[in-house]
Amino acid sequence: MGSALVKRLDGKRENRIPDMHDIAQDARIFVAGHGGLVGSAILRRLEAEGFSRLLTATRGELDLRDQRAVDHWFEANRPEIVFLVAGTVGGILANSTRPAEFIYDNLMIHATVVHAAYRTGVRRLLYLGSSCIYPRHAPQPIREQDLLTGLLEPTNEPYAIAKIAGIKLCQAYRRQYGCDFISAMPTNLYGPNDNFDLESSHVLPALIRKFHDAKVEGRRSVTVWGTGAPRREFLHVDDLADACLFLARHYDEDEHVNVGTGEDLSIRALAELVRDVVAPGVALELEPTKPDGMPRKLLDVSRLHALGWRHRIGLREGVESTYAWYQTAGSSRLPAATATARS
Ligand code: GFB
Repeated sequence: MGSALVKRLDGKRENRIPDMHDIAQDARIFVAGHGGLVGSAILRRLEAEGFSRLLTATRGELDLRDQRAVDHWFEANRPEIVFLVAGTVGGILANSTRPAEFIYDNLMIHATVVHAAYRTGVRRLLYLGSSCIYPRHAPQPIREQDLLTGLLEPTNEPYAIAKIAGIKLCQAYRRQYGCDFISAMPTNLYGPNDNFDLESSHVLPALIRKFHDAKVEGRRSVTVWGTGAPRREFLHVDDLADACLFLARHYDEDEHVNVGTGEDLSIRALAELVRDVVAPGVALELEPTKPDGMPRKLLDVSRLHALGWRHRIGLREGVESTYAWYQTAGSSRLPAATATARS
């Protein structure tokens, strides 16, 4: 692919790969799951780029698990582009204690939306999975072709099975019906609009909240689940939104694409970083009775790099801006976030 000089929103010019699939400014674009961490970031990004016909539906307006309701909504609204980023999501504890919701909700949502998109002739659909689709003992960093080469991590197997089914749905509809449906597999995400509820959240927002509460309440230590040894990779959700738009414009193949930074750190190191940003001086206390989950989960992002995309937001910078968001907007949203539900 050749590159071209493009003017960015901030006025600077950069070399950018020309769009393979131009998305018209007035295309009808449906963000399924716009209320969650990922969907809200994609919506912000589409609004910033000036797309004028963005479609959303709240959970009250449309139950994405209901095929008839989804079919009806697609027929009435006729989206041309779909970002399928809705789902029931949560951290290691929520995955372990609510496995039925995690498998049922996600299997249903993926199937109804993909099927309705096919029936109504959606031009492009981007489906978002998760890095937990890969085997527990996959070689690190994990390549796309490591999918289905070994047993899954037990703490999130039901969710992972649903997420794998989503990839296979997109591939099957592409092969049988020629649908232009693609899949992206992001690493662990964080950012504004995350869930900060301690029972159901992922580790990064949980640590921000724990250190913030310790600072406000004058406590001297914070508990960190597990041994602190597992390693994770973290991507800011604004970078993910950028990658989703990039893939929607430039990628048109059957195989899913990993989306990450290519860098990881231990949970202990993450806790120290969050502590230094939020509440310097507060001590960490490990709680080894809580599960560690997958020992390491680092994505091989060479395919995405080869396509021409790289992340921009460093982890420390991202934690700082997410904490700033939490202090202004996040803590007031806690009761709503407690419901976890769909992203
Ligand atoms: O982010 P997390 O819940 O999910 O946990 P996974 C990551 C690691 O952080 C685990 C540890 O080793 C946790 O034990 N941890 C330490 C904590 N303190 C805390 C805490 O206060 N809260 C939480 N939540 N963790 C999820 C999957 O796995 O990753 C999902 O369950 C999904 O299916 C998601 O794939 C991206 O990275 O272990």
